[in-house]
Amino acid sequence: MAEHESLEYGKADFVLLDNVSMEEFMGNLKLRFEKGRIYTYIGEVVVSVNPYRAMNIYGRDTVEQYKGRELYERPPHLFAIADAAYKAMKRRNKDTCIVISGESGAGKTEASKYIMQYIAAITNPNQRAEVERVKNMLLKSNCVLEAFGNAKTNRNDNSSRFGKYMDINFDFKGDPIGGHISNYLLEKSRVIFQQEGERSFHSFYQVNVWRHLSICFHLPPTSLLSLLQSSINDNADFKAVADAMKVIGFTADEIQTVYKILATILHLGNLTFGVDGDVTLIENTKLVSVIKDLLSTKEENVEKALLYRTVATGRDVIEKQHTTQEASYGRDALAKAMYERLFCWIVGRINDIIEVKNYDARVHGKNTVIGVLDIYGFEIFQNNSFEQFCINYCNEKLQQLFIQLVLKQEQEEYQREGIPWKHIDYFNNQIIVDLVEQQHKGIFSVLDEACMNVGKVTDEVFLQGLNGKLAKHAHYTSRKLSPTDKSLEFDRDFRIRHYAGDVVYSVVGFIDKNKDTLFQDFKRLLYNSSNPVLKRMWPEGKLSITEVTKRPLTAATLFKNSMISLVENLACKEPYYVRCIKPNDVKSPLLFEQERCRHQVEYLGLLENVRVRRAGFANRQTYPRFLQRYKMISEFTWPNHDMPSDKDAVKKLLKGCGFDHDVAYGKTKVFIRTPRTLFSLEEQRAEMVQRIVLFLQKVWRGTI
Ligand code: AD9
Ligand code: MG
Repeated sequence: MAEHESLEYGKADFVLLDNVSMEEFMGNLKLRFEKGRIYTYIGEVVVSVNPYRAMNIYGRDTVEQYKGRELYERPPHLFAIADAAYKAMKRRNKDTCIVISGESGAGKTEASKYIMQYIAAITNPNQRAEVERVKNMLLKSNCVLEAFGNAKTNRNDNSSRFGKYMDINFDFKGDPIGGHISNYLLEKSRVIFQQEGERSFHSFYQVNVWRHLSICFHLPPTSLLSLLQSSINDNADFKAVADAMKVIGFTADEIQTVYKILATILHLGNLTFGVDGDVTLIENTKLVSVIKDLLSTKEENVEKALLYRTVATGRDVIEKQHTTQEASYGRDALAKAMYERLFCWIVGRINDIIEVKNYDARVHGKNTVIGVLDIYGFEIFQNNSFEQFCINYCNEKLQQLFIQLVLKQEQEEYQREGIPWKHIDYFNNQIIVDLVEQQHKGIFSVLDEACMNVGKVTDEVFLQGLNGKLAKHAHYTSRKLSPTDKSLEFDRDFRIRHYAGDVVYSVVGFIDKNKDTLFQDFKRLLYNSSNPVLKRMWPEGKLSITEVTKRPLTAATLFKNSMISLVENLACKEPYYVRCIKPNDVKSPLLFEQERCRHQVEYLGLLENVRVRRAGFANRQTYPRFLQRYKMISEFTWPNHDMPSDKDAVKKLLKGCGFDHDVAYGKTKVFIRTPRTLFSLEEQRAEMVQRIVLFLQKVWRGTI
């Protein structure tokens, strides 16, 4: 394998290490990183280390080197894994997915973009216009989603603040014909608050937007906008984003509405409330006038929605005045909700446009899918809140899927098939997944229960609920339960021992963020806008207060449900993995922080992955299927065999080819240890098929 890579660059596949120890693993990873080899395999898993510099390895020439090649023919690369997923999809009609994981700043989003670029580059050799259009839209959608969904954090200047799963659909020729994006929990709290050194979403800063917004929509300089901590300094031009939106098919009205929503949010941030006697009022009324223009509504409607709340008491509907505190709460909720809705609407519009149309499976055969998952990575901040809790739970789910698919299933299959096997131990994080999501006892359930209570439920009450239910859990601690633990604040913090490390969460804001209340008055305000684009974003504003009966699902429940369905969706596809590692915290291309990397290798379970892989087999097929594909390469099996069973026939075939030493015979399947054997079988098959075709042609022509 990989003879083209000399040992100077270390081992291209960790499976080839002399000893599978942490020391050797780290030695190899470091050596390769320092030599500019950022990718290394564990079998078919790509381990990637963020180079933090531009690498000249993604161009057209590199694409050509990987196109149609087998994994082991070329140095490890994302392109090889993309090609493997593509081949599996095309040759075997399989739905596949590429799951990219790793902590914040490890390089997931960049990897997902290179993978999509590669797929775009190798498809549509005939340059069909419709396919080109689809490809272009798929690529352009990234640019738009990043502008609205990414932000600078203390971990990553371009951090994804939403989860993204993109399906690309292919026709029977293997060309992209459409796609679908699922987005997960946007961190909308960022709109109104950013931690020290962080920023709001890129969209607010992009220079051209800024020019446009400030001139048309009366925005003051950024230093006077309380929602934006830093000034406008993005060189990235929003023109690229606006162009991308145009190419995708957003109308001019739609793009204009997007700008107006951004401006409204910024103005809302500057809006303050005061009191006059017992009347709550808006202090800067000029802003209300600007906002009403932006929202195409009446001034009094804006004012009323901000200052009053319609409540139903029995049959009566009354208007209850907000206190200044309630009014500020409502204003912030409105700003957050408008941004989140805008984001979901953008995703929805992209989906409308890129969804597969005019494809008749009865005529063209099944349309197959490659899914690419790029989701926020594991996060430990100075101050961790509900958002980090959800993000880290999501990473637990993905780690569990990896365990299920790569470690557990693999071992179980060997046992089931009666292949001699020494069990390999690994940490199974199911216990942490349960801690979060289990019915009745899990943290989400306790949180939902607290939110259901009528009356004023505080975050502290929620924490008490957790302490009561989870006192004995090995992965949960709070100060109440461990009084000597001074790293936790008494009625504020709890700690989870995650698979990737310990995280202390502050319960402050959990209840509120989970309830995620937006007063119906705001929904009605936006629905009643005379701007049709805005109106369409808020269909539920149609309902009056007496018609709103159902309690909406909480943020935690929605997120949990979306994670469960994501995992189900991934689990029924053939998975390919990219495991990203962040080499240092200072974005340096030179620094390989040994301890930091070792920790990631450990929690990603990479060493266990190598062990399972090394002891395992690259390929397995049932006996009948194996024969169906390879029977022509042996005189014992072609055209039919006369052995007592297919298993015997496969044995005879493989012995005849000299591969007996590299395979194991299970109860129903043959297991092939190295990919080389498989390639060799494929080559022989291709040669025989060629010969048979030639022979048949001669027969038809009557020359035999
Ligand atoms: V987060 O969970 O969304 O906060 P990611 O997505 O894992 O995170 P991202 O892909 O955004 O990280 O990478 C962070 C930065 O590392 C990028 O902005 C690049 O500056 C840098 N990076 C990552 N991968 C590469 C690469 N293959 N080549 C060059 C890279 N630079
Ligand atoms: Mg990202």
